[in-house]
Amino acid sequence: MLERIISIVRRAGETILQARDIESAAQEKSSAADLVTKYDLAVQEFLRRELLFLVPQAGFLGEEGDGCAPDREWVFIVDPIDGTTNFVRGCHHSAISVALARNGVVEYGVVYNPFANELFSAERGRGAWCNGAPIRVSTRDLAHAIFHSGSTIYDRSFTPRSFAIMRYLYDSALDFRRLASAALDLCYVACGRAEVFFECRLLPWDYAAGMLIVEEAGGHVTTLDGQAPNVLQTSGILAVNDRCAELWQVTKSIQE
Ligand code: 2AM
Ligand code: CA
Repeated sequence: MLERIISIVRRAGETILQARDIESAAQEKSSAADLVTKYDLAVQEFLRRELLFLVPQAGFLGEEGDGCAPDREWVFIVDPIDGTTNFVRGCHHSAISVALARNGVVEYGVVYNPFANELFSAERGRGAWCNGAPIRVSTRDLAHAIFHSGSTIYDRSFTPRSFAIMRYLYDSALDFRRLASAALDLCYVACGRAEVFFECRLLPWDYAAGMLIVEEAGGHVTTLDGQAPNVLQTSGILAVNDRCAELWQVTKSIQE
């Protein structure tokens, strides 16, 4: 099953690599921070068709609408392009994210950045890989940690909490990055390029696949209160390596 999903996702990536004149194809959704292009729509349509051909009984939850039957036993959770603003601006850091969940538990996850030719994948209980090679979270402690975060610009009510947590981490860790694709941020924690990622509000397709990839790489993913996320719901997300596993106590205590 994982190999079949990977094959579909790699084929979908060709549409992203062949995209031209992207900025003129962009439209605002809820705000200037929330964009969609004809390529997001084309990739999602391709994935919906191919993935539902693979598992016809599954539901489909995708960022660009067309959702159906998220109450089915099996559900695909799909972001056709995570990091759309990067994509529109020609910054080659965006990914296709596909998770397949069974009864609300992610069993397979694939995150693919076609520009870097990096495909992260995981299968529950079997491990996590980048281009087929096993990956693990790093063993660095917080003092040596790179943290990634999203600034939740699409909901400014989270700004005080976001920046209070960032300030804590800035003072405690080595340095930070803000790369604008939550799915890839999670994979970077999974393969040890970063130690911590948090964002105060993410949608299921932003984090479902990356969450399994982090967990199968030996890391931990919780809400900012240290609870197990409900992968079918909007949630704050904290991903850490094992050395930073207590960090949820800090993010929980910073409520602003
Ligand atoms: P996107 O590029 O697919 O829109 C950046 O902070 C991260 O937040 C990206 O993964 C981005 O995904 C996601 N994001 C963008 N708009 C969002 C919204 N309205 N709610 C939640 N996440 C969003
Ligand atoms: Ca998207």
